[in-house]
Amino acid sequence: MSLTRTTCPYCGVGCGVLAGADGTIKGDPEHPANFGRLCSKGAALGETIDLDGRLLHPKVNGVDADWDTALDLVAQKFTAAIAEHGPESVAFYASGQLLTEDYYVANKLMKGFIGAANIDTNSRLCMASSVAGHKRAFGTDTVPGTYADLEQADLIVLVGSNLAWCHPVLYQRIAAAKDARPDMRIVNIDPRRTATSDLADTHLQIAPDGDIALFNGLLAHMADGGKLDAAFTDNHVNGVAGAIAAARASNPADTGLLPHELNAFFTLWARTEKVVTIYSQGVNQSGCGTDKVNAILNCHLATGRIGRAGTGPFSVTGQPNAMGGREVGGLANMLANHLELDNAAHRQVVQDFWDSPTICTQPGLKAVDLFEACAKGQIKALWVMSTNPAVSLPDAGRVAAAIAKVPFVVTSDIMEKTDTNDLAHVLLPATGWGEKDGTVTNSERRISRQRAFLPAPGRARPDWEILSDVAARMGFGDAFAYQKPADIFAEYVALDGAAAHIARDLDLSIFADADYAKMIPTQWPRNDHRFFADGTFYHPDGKARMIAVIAPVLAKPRFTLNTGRNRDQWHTMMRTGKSARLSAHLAEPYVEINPQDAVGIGAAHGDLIEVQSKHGRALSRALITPRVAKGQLFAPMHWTRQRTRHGVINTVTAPLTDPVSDQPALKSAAVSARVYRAKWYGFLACKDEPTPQTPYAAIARTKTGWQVEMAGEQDVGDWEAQGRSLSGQPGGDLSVQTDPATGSVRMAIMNNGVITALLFASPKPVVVSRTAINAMIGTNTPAILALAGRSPSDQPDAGATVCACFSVGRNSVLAAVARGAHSVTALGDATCAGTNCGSCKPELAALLAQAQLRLAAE
Ligand SMILES: Nc1nc2c(c(=O)[nH]1)N[C@H]1C(S)=C(S)[C@@H](COP(=O)(O)OP(=O)(O)OC[C@H]3O[C@@H](n4cnc5c(=O)[nH]c(N)nc54)[C@H](O)[C@@H]3O)O[C@H]1N2
Ligand SMILES: Nc1nc2c(c(=O)[nH]1)N[C@H]1C(S)=C(S)[C@@H](COP(=O)(O)OP(=O)(O)OC[C@H]3O[C@@H](n4cnc5c(=O)[nH]c(N)nc54)[C@H](O)[C@@H]3O)O[C@H]1N2
Ligand code: SF4
Ligand SMILES: [Mo]
Repeated sequence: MSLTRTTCPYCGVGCGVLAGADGTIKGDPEHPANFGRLCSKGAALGETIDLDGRLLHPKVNGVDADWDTALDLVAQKFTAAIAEHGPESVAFYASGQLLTEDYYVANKLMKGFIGAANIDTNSRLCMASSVAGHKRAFGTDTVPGTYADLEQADLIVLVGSNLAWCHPVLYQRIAAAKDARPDMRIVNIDPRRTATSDLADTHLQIAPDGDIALFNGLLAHMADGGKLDAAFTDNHVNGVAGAIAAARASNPADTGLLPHELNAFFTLWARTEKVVTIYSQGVNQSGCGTDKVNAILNCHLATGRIGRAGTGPFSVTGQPNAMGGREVGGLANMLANHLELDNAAHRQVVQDFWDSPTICTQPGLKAVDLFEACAKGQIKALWVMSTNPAVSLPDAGRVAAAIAKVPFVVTSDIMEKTDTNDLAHVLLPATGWGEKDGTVTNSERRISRQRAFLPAPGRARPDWEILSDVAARMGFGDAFAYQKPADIFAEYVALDGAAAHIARDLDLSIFADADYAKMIPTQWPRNDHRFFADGTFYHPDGKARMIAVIAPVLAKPRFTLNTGRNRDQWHTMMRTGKSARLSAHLAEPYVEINPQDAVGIGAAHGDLIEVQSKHGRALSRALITPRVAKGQLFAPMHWTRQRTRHGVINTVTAPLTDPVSDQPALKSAAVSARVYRAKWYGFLACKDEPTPQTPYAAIARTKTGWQVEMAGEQDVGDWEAQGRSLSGQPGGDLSVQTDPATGSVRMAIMNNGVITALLFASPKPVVVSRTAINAMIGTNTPAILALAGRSPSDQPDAGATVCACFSVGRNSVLAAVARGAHSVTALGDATCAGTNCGSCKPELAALLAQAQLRLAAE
């Protein structure tokens, strides 16, 4: 089987993948991002490329339509809205998961031909604060770092980054470097203990948004101790005195850290020459995100720890093409190719090159404001591409209602049922990963090809082509006459050439003669180029700027809701949710709560917690853990209305934004929390996809079908009818066991001796092995054994999945420990766990430690 060289469609590490039409997936040993490694999500790509749930035909008002009908309608509605209400009355909301070619075309159509800048993207929720911070400091949005720097650093500081779960292959590269050089130090700064903290020498459990106080404290400490690099700042940096004065005015106690913790960190940073500070959403997604970025950059600039190998700030990008989106100018306040929207000369270059009738002159609406404008009726036509704002924006209930108010909504997606598609008039089927061609840029500015290795399914078409066809129907055919992605890439590179006289960091000349078909992963401006090596930056005077940043006064709500990601899911789960293997790690929405807070609100293990704010409420399972500090909650962002009832955590988060970048503060909502007083709890395993309407429900894929966690506030009178309706099995033989003493009900539905559904319900959270129950669906296990909740004796219950790659459960790990596996490596030898992607190694280490404690106590 011949394999195609392509790039992973998930995170910004941008790993090379060798993929085959039969579902074969391997890490590409030649790709400089991963050298053959993959994480659990990448390794499971083969399981998510089936056509199950795909959008395969255009749909107009819920009915299949042909492309001409759908595209004519889109063009006509956008044209009419522009004619009647002006170009500002239409908007695109795009995504860092579009390919560069798609993104370039969307941006060109909106900014150069429609003539407004109402195109913003989910990168606003992701990278906007980093972009703004870079621009303030460097005069340009440059990420100077490379992955090799991480391996060369003597100190890596991870701020607001759960690298172990979110950039697993980078985490593994760092872990390997630390193995080779045990003197390397790693400090993790996060209000929550995460899998990443487990690798770190020190975890600083900072107060939410305490980061400015911390980095200001560091700067003041170094200024006081004579640790700054005056030779560097004198020649290359402005604003030094102001930034130091502001830093001295900060109170390090606002970090919530103890004096000895602060001192140890300050001393370590100050004495280590080669420091890399990696930061991500704990920094960006904040009401003071841009200031946080500059507080970090200040420390690097003040010490000259930038522009040299093994040093520098490193904002890691989240999505596969978050960086490419920034390059093509996908945000509402950027133009194209790192040119400035508010600079008339830049606009002229772009307009001349595009030969366009108009060009936007003012920034457009940014994500949160864009949907607010929808709510106010100002947007008459909206096109959402490759993103799911009804789930991923803060105050998602209001956003969904706002989208529903827009007179004409188009979505382009690969999946049919999404929370946003449910609100659209026209659905356009896009080709997905494996079916389309183009380029993506990863966190270290490396442009790699995504290549098709599968045919386009149904009527699906690539995003760039859909956009170009609409542009043509709006009368702009000449400027959008692309035949293939290579044409667009060539134009994008040529625009860079046309703007070569404008000093910028972006320089694509290395791609000028590239053979698109054979293109190998290449960094711009050149492989191994070191930005700022000669101390030249991009402000007009060639200097960098330190920014005086002031630590915010922090409110102390009863609970601060922090949100983020799980190891094995990707955002709104449209693809990862298809994999039973990936869903087995954590199969329902949960909220981490500190044990003392759990006692405070009376929550016990297995209870459901209702998190509430003035915006809305969400239900999820209590995960009682000291990993979160008192007064804080943490919930993953992944669950949608398609998979849960009341499990969308963004219905609770607030649409508060950073004043400089307009990025929403998704990590610090003020909320209250209480135990959800359910009358009953249930667990259902079944063959066919269920659509539960119970007050709480969370469905997930299993190897044998589906599972549902449920709860309700009303007594269920007729459990038999309820069980049949929940599992969609009106026929079949029913076996029911009730226990009047506990009020619990157990039920099996069998068809011709084969189990098709198993339901367990009880007034208390249901305690049965989910893995064992799921495994019995589709088997002819006798009902009596199935209802006992035990797996047949020849199949020991593996327990909740720890290693997603090899489906190794917790019980299997513990059994291996009991049999004498006393290291993560030995566990790997015994069970294979952790030997593929390694993402579960922190969990294996934690399980090992627990089990050893228990064995020692026995
Ligand atoms: N498995 C998986 N990987 C992914 C994704 C995914 O959905 N799933 N998504 C990708 C995308 S688009 C992105 S943007 C990245 C995100 O990657 P990360 O930014 O690493 O992930 P998050 O979990 O959003 O947040 C990181 C950490 O910030 C911490 N934090 C919260 N508040 C603060 C604070 O005030 N200060 C500090 N210092 N830390 C704080 C949180 O506790 C959390 O552990 O992941 C990418 N990779
Ligand atoms: N509370 C909270 N909310 C958050 C965050 C957080 O940390 N906390 N993080 C924020 C961040 S950083 C991000 S990046 C966003 C992500 O949030 P979203 O972008 O809304 O999430 P996705 O699930 O990645 O949505 C991608 C959509 O594109 C579709 N798709 C996949 N491939 C293609 C394709 O090739 N073409 C087209 N047209 N469609 C495709 C998928 O089916 C899916 O519907 O969430 C943000 N929201
Ligand atoms: S680390 Fe994992 S998700 Fe990220 S690009 Fe690599 S394989 Fe894909
Ligand atoms: Mo992101």
